Amino acid sequence: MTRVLSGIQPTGDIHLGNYLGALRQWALDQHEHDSFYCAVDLHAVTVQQDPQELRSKTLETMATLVAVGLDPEVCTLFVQSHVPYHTELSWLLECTVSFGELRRMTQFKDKSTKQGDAGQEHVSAGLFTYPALMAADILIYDADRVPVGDDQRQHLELTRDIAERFNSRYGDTLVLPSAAIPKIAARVMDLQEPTNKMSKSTDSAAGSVGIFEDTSSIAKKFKRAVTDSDNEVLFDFDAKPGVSNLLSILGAATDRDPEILANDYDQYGPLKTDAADAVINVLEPVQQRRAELLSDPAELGRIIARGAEKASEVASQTVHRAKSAMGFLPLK
Ligand code: ATP
Ligand code: LTN
Repeated sequence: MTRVLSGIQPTGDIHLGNYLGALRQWALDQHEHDSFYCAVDLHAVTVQQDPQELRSKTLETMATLVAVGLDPEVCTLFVQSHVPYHTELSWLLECTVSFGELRRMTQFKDKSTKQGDAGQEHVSAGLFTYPALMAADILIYDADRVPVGDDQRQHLELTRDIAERFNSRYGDTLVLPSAAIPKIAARVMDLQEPTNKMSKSTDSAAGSVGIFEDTSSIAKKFKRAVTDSDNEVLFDFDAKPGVSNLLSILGAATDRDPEILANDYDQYGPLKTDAADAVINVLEPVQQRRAELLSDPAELGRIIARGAEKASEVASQTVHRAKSAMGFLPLK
């Protein structure tokens, strides 16, 4: 059976891009594949986090995974730092990947330049080596398939390169994974700045739609979404980023092709209203489920503990295999 793994950072508020680009795919995948999904808290601390906030966001993220429809009886849901083998494998992979490869990662370049003029000089070393930890997250579960949004494509390619290099140096040890990127809404854009991706770590409150936002606020954000002045509805991200973003959100939320949907509209107003309604329709049941879960912390605690146990069983075996292939002396 195909093995699946993916992760989400327990930072900021989970937005529509995360949902349409990743989480929804995870919920579909769980029934067909042996699936592992985690809150990647070790990745979150590559930028400074408030400890109290990290704890509560991690718990909320786990509740969200269940709320989007991931069934802890069907797949393994866990918190990354509960499985210490990830960091152990990560070191082995840091010694496999090159400095040049890490330096070329666009996420590192974007996030380090966002920190101002001092840029790369002051960002954490962890932000730089992050892709090795991400590779460890994937390779430690022998994952064949990794459902992610388009922004993670480059990290997935690097993960394959790392696995290939490891295998050619030390013998066939690690499984080569592939990215599974959705056809529609793989890159949901900011509603106010439709040439930037919707992101947890930007300050664009009006451009980002939180999946737990109240429905009137969601409707308002769609109404104010930036389009352009000529009122022609066309699916073309280069010429019409704002309108194309709305079409692709509507398409993803209603399972329809955005290019065909474009023919149904000759004005922006109705497109905005329909996109908002479709999104609210998809999110309402998710919002209800999460509220129920957060009111039962004991149940959530049990789900998290069971996930850590199941994930550790698989992860420990891969680390032993990798260490033995590299020539580490076994402890008798
Ligand atoms: P940040 O922008 O702060 O790095 P993020 O919003 O990208 O955070 P992550 O936790 O890093 O959130 O991503 C979780 C998943 O959501 C990943 O698979 C990622 O590819 C996907 N994703 C994130 N943003 C978008 C987006 N705008 N459109 C589609 N998928 C997205
Ligand atoms: N790098 C990803 C989060 C992430 C991940 C993973 C995704 C960490 N480990 C393993 C898939 C598989 C991000 O920033 N979205």
